Amino acid sequence: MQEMQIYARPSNDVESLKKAIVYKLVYLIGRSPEEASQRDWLNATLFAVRDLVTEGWISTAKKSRAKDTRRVYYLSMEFLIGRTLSNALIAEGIYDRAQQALQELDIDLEEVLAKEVDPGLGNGGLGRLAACFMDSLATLSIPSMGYGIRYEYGMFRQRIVDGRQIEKPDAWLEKGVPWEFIRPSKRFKIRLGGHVYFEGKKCIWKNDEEITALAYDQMIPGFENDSATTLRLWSAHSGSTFNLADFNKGDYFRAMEKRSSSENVSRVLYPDDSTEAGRELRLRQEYFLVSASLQDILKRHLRMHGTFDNLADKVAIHLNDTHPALAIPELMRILIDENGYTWEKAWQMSCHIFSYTCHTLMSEALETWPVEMMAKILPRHLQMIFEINDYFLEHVRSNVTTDEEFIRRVSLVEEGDVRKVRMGWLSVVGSHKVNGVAAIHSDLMVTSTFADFARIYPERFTNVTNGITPRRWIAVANPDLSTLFDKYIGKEWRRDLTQLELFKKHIQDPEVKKAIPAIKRANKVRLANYVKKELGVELNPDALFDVQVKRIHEYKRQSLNVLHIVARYNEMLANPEKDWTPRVFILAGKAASAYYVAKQTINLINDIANVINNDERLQGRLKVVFIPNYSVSLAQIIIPAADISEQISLAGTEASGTSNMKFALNGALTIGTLDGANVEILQNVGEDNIFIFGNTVEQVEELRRHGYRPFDIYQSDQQLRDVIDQISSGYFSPNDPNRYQDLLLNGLNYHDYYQAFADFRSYIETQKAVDEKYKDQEAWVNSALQNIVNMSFFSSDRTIAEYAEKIWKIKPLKSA
Ligand code: F58
Ligand code: PLP
Repeated sequence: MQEMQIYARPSNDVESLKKAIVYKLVYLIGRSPEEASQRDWLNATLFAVRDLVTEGWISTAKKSRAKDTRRVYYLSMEFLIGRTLSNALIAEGIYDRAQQALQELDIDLEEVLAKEVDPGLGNGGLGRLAACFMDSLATLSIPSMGYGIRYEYGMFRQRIVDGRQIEKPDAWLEKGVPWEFIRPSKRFKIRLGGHVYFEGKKCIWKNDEEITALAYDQMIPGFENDSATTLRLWSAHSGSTFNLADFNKGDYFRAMEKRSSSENVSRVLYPDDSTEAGRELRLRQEYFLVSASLQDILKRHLRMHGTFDNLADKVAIHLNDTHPALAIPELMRILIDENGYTWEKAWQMSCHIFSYTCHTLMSEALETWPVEMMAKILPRHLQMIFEINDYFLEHVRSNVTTDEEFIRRVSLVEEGDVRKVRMGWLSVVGSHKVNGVAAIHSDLMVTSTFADFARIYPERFTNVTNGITPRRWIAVANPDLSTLFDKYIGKEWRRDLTQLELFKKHIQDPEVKKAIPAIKRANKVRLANYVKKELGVELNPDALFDVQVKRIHEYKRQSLNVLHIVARYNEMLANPEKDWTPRVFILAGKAASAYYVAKQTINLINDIANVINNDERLQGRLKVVFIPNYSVSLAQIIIPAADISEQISLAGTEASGTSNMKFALNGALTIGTLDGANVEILQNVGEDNIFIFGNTVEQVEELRRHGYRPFDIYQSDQQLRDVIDQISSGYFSPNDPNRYQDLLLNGLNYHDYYQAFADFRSYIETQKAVDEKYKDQEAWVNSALQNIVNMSFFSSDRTIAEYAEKIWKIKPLKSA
């Protein structure tokens, strides 16, 4: 059939944009320009810009179907995508035009942009990485689709009341999401519970519960390539699936009640929280994502090919950590029970299809599920996992070792009082590739967490160092730096960050040397204005902005930062006449709601800020602020304003880190340990342009082996002792003097699991070197420039190109 163009593609010149926005305002939103609120203008603009992206999106899907190349499906329980409008304007190359169009309507684009909700469908690094990856998949035109959950409530909103964190629900859907498309026809039944029985050799799963998954699509536009990929998020609906028995009994309310409880499955994002581990609802969520996504993938495949025989040639499924690992037994179940494939054939296909990224090093963070719980919710999957385990252990016994201790360690089922399924082990066994997220992490992975598996499958493990998208983290977040790049090297760096190489020949240019600190200062003023408005605290933009923003976690060692701040405070008071480099310490991050130590840490930061910010003896040369409700949109304001990036986790604990990359690319100098991607940042920017301190992984392990004694360090370091005694005596919490006894005396002094005391001295000394360097502004600007121009390796485009080549075996659509 000849293709007919029966619609007019919208134009994107200023006049057309203006008309389109007003049209949407009147006919879609139902408001006249005179009575429209800022939110109405935002929504009208979103609708207008959405139209511009849509055709490229549809044609991308069409092209992908026509070429019929392999496609990757990225399964993730979290996507922390951030606001969509600014990003889409950049991707479409119409930011300035939209600004002008709105200006001619007497509307300020910046104000409108700030009205958009920032969907918090993720906890932190892992979820944000998934969002950067979607952006790169779209920009590189890789046939792909992301699958996640459309949580009704995302990450809680954090408020600080009397210095303490208060969690508030994040009802992000309340104001409407113009960017998404509901797909009423894309709905799948998710079966749960019940029992299994055999009819001859055929296994039948008789479930006793059913939920409907309904799809909502978001377009993820590629950068100026008239192409977009899809993020499909599943929402639980009771749909038309009532409990018929209850209905027939005339029990209308009971039937309705069950409807809403089945919708619970997509109600709320699980905040990274130890007490939440092992919760049944989480297991149900994970299966909900997996089942809906696999049904969708398989239906699409069948429509195109009529058979699953070539499934592994056409489909790659990536597991973002173990959270979607149930996809492995689910695919096996569908192939064997529902489509009659033999076990061996199904397993061979499955192993070709799946790949898995591990994002942690801490064995306690690896997911496990009680066998009993799984038996109740997913009886057939449990059985399938046992079968996989038998097959795998047989392979080990025949090809690797018969050592029973080894077999016990690698078994997919952990024996003990409570038998548990090890999801990390399942993911390794069921995938053809397993990767860590930074070089040091991937190395440690095969010598610690997965050492036994590296012996069984040495070729399976690899590294793909994380990356970040330069579109959001430079083009959107740092427009002035973008303009500077554009002036010297053109606009192509947005698509190809290695173009920063071209900027290298300009870094001695006096104009560039002047521009860099001027841009940084403007970004600091922008942040200072935000802080003034939100917290009422005045910040000096000429002070050194020292920033640590990330989830509050013991291993990330916000406490070490605090120890230094107090030590500095004391030293400043003791030597007020010294030429102190003015500093502003900026911290932000959420603590999991039941994570006591993390919450105490937030309280302590705020208590300290309160005392320091009101101490006039410091003459404004030291300030501390804790900015509430850290999120992607806040990161976009904070990160470009940083002079110093704090990346101070204990060596061997942070798998990679990604904020470290964002800071350095925006011209902050890192003070960091040899942990995660800091190691590779050091290699790229050079040792003169980064402040490395603290023990190495080997030294950390050595200390652990020989009995680490923090109390000895406390006793031998006078400055540390003063700081600890001061905090624990209630100096910063006079109304509640014992508030930090647990944190310090009972915690750090005697346990200090993350060895903050061991790195204290080296951290303090390195911070002095930071002060010295900042005094020499020329040297500082040179180093900032060296950071900027040497960070191109950390573009998520490079990361995704590596995944596509090494793991998924997929070529970009355009060159396919
Ligand atoms: C993070 N993991 C790593 N997990 O900690 C960080 O080093 C790395 O840069 C990043 O992944 C991306 O690779 C992480 O963010 C989570 O948020 C989990 C989500 C599910 C609950 C437990 C925490
Ligand atoms: N949370 C948010 C909102 C982020 O934007 C980022 C990264 O920029 C992270 C968490 C991850 O930070 P980090 O790598 O420091 O853990």
